[in-house]
Amino acid sequence: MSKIEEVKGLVETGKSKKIAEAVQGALDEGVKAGDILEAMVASMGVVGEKFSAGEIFVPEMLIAAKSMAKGVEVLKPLLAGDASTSLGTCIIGTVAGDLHDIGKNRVSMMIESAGFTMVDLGVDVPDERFVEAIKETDNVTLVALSGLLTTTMPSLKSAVETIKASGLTGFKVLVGGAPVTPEFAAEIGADGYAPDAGSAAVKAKELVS
Ligand code: B1M
Repeated sequence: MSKIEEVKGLVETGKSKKIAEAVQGALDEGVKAGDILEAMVASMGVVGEKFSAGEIFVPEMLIAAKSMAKGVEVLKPLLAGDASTSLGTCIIGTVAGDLHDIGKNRVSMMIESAGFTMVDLGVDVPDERFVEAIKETDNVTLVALSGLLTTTMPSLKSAVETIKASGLTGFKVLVGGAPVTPEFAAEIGADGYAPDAGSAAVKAKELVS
């Protein structure tokens, strides 16, 4: 079995203790960091399908996510670029009621590599916490909000509304996450939408330029 197949299997079965070694093995075999990341994302897709089909349950999703996070740790130094320009600070978080952070972390890494300083508020972030963080942080040019559940789409809406109603200015608001559409983003008053991590970095730059 190739190392990349081993990595995929370890994500799908949630074997977090062995994954760092397998990811390093794939790198040693010459597989690019970005390709390993894509393979792990595809495996999370398999995990999601199994969950939808009732073949696995929340604990299995959780250990798969933990396994992927350990694998990403190995890749992180290779994926984060060293942008020499500074585009200001981006505050990022997953909105209230939502605990998904793998996609948010990936988006954060990509936006950082585009030249932003990142302040990550984590998951399940109350609307007001975004406002506090904007007030506490120098040179905020972007606020990035992630939401993965159809049930937390209203949290995206209220977060955008709370941030805009604060009267604070000088930054743009970017939203994304699997259930989010460009139409929804426009409807809730976000300044931008991106479907994935790569395009989030491109959009982030575009919004602040
Ligand atoms: Co949950 N979960 N989960 N889950 N989970 C999904 C999202 C789901 C699609 C699974 C399924 O049913 N097939 C489903 C949502 C259905 C829906 O709402 N339509 C679901 C559900 C139902 C739930 C629970 C409700 C289950 C339950 O308790 N009964 C529960 C909710 C908990 C909560 O949040 N309150 C729950 C819990 C969990 C775990 C905690 C166990 C775990 C998360 C652990 C963690 O993140 N640390 C988990 C996981 C792992 C998943 C799946 C399997 C994988 C998510 C993931 O990491 N994908 C997921 C199924 C799936 O995605 N196929 C699923 C990989 C990641 C790289 O992709 O997150 O989409 P993604 O991020 C992408 C884009 O969305 C985008 O770019 C990213 C990178 O390209 N993006 C942005 C994300 N944020 C962005 C921000 C941007 C721009 C782009 O700008 C700011």
